[in-house]
Amino acid sequence: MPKLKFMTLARHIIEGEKLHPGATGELSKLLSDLSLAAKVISLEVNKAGLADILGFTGDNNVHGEQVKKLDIYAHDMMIRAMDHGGHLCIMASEEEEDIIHIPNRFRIGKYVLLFDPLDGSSNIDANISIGTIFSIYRRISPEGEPGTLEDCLQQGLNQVAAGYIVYGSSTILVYTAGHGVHGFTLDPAFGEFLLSHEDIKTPKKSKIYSINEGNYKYWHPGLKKYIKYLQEEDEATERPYSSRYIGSMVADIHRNLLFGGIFMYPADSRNPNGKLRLMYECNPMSFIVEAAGGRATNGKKRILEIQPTSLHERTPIFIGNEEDVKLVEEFMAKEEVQVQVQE
Ligand code: FDP
Repeated sequence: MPKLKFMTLARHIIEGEKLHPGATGELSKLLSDLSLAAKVISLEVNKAGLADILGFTGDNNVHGEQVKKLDIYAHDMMIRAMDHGGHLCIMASEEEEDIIHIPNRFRIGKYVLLFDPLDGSSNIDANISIGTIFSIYRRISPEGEPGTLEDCLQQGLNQVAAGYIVYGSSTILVYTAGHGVHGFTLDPAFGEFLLSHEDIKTPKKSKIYSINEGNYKYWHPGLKKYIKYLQEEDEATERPYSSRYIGSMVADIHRNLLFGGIFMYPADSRNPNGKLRLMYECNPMSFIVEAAGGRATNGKKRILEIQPTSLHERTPIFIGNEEDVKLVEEFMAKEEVQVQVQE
């Protein structure tokens, strides 16, 4: 493997900006602020579990501060890192019901930030990889005024950048701002994100599928057939596939992005819109996977083309390698036709 250039995230962002004539540098600064939040959250995630050992009592730690659940900590940290840079006009977080305004004392900028502060948080206590996901849009409301809900409810296609940080065996930040998908690993000694995965391209076809099979009974008949198909033996199509499901979307998709794989969180008879959130999870991950050459749909429609109607809406998602996602769509469409014919 050729050695990568010694490139920090900060330098990479500045170099990327030079590719866009007329860029003001605001997006670069915004991304740098985000990487600072990621470093702080990473440090705190690595301390998970120590609160009990160090004898924190009740809700207070040794400094007399409240011990917060990690997802609330990450939510607060994102806001603290991002509200005063002068680049944002509005934010929204998976952890908060309403839009988050920029305090009056700070400059109001032209970008919109949506984030899931800690995805996969039910895995924290088992030391399983979790992550932060972010999505950046340009505002559509007039500049200089506070941002609005409409600024947040844009189609995923309008994203100008998106990324995620996985807190795993190491901390990695992956982002795209329209010139490829790049991954940076946090060097704990320097406290810097260093380029480790340049211009990530996901394979066209894979051998891995990721889905919560416990929900099998409630799935669409076409999806049931597709999963059974993946489990059959056939050398030509490299079946059976391997099943890999961490239950932490950001980590599952990161693995599939690198090695190839399809991740699915479908609709089922109990949850007609699936489980995952369009604005905080599906749009940013779809933007990244598409930029790496993959595909992401709700089974019928491209995720990035869904017009959101509310901040916390959910959508089914099929995301990963192009051929695999197309195939599951075909399986489901075939069954749809049969159901209609029977009716
Ligand atoms: P979690 O509930 O732990 O936050 O976003 C929700 C999410 O995790 C995803 O990260 C994950 O892929 C999914 O839920 C897991 O859901 P199931 O437990 O239903 O499989």
